[in-house]
Amino acid sequence: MSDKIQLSIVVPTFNESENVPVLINKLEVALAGYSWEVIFVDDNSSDKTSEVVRAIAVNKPNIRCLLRIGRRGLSGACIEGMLSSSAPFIAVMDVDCQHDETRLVKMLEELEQDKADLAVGSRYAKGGDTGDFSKTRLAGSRLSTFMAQRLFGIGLSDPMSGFFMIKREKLIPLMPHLSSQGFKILLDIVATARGSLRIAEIPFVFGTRAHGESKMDSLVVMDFLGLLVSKLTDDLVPVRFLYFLLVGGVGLMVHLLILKIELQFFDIGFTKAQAFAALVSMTSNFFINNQFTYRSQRLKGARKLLRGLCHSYAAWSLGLLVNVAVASMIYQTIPVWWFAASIGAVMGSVWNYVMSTILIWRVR
Ligand SMILES: Nc1nc2c(ncn2[C@@H]2O[C@H](COP(=O)(O)OP(=O)(O)O)[C@@H](O)[C@H]2O)c(=O)[nH]1
Ligand SMILES: [Mg+2]
Repeated sequence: MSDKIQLSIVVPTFNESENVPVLINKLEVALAGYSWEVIFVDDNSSDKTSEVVRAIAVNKPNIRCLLRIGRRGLSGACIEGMLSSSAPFIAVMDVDCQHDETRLVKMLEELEQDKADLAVGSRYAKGGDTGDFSKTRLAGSRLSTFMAQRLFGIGLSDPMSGFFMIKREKLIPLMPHLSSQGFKILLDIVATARGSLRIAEIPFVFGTRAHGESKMDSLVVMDFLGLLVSKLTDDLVPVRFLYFLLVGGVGLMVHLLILKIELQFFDIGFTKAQAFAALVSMTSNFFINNQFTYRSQRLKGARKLLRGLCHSYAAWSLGLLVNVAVASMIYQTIPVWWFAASIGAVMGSVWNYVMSTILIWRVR
C-alpha cells in the first residue's frame, strides 16, 4: 500500500450522527489494503454529526470532516467535498448504508485500469435493484430517469444515482458549470460533460437506511425540473429564478383576482385597487416562497415568520411603488385593467426577486 491517497470518498451528511461510525467500519473492511480517505461534509447538523466525525478523526488521519456553516444542500455539499480532495479518484455516497460500499472496489478498478472516466452505481442496470422503495418513490424515480435520458440523450440506466466515482482530472473542468442547488449532482455532471465521459455502470442493490430519516421530500421533483431547464438553456436561467417565476405566476393570478373583485365591487379607483391587490399577492408570495423556493432556509415559528414578512414588505416596498406607478401610467393611456396591472406586477417582481435573494432569504 502506498502512502499516497488513491481515493477520496465524499459523504454528505445532515443529522446522521448514528450512521457515521457504522459507515466508517464498513469502509475499513471493504477497502482494506487500499489507500483512501473519507470526507464527511456536514451542514452544521443539530445532532452534532461533525463532532462524532471529529472524535473518530483525531485517531485516524484518513477520516476528515468538512463543516459548512450557514449553507444547506446536497449538491453543494458534494461539490465542496470533491473540491477539497487531492486524490486522483473521487467517490460520492450516502452515509446511511443504502449504497453498497463493497462496490467501491469494482468502481476503482474500472477507473484505475482506465476502462472508464466515471463509474456509476446503478439500481436499474442488470443485477441492480431499488430494494424496498415505496411505489410512489419508484414511479417518481423511473419517470425522472426516463425524462433525463430523453432530454439529454443520456444512455445511463440510473442518472439519478447518488453513488458514483469519477477521475478528478475529468471532474475539475466541469466544476464551474455545476449547480449547487438540488439533489442531482450526478445528472448535472453527466449533462454538463455532454458525452465526453466514458461511463461504466456498476449494478448495486439499494439498501435500507440504517438510522435516521430520509432528507428527500416531494419537492425534489421541482429541483429536478429546475435542473433540466437550467441545463437545457445552457445555465441561462438559474434554477431559483425559475421557482420565482412559477411562484410569481401564482402571485399574478391572486393579484388579478383581488383587483377584479375590487374594481367590480368597490369604488376606490384603479391606483388604490392596484396597490392593495399587490400587497395581498406579496403576502401570499412570501408564504409560498418560504414553503417552496427557499425551503432549505425556511423561516419557522410565528416570530421569525412575522419578522421575515416585515422585512419582505420593507424590501419590496420600492418594487410596490414601481408596480403601482407603472400600472397607473399604462392604465391612463390604455385603460385595460388586467394589462396595466400585469405589466406593473412584472416590473415590480424583477426588483423583488433581486431584493429577496439579497435580503430576506440570504443563506445564513
Ligand atoms: N451536507 C448535506 N447533506 C445532505 C443534505 N441533504 C441530504 N444530505 C445527505 O445526503 C445523503 C442522501 O440523503 P438521503 O436523505 O439519504 O436521501 P435518499 O437516500 O434519497 O433518501 C445522506 O447522506 C444525507 O445525510 C444537505 O442539505 N446537506
Ligand atoms: Mg439515502
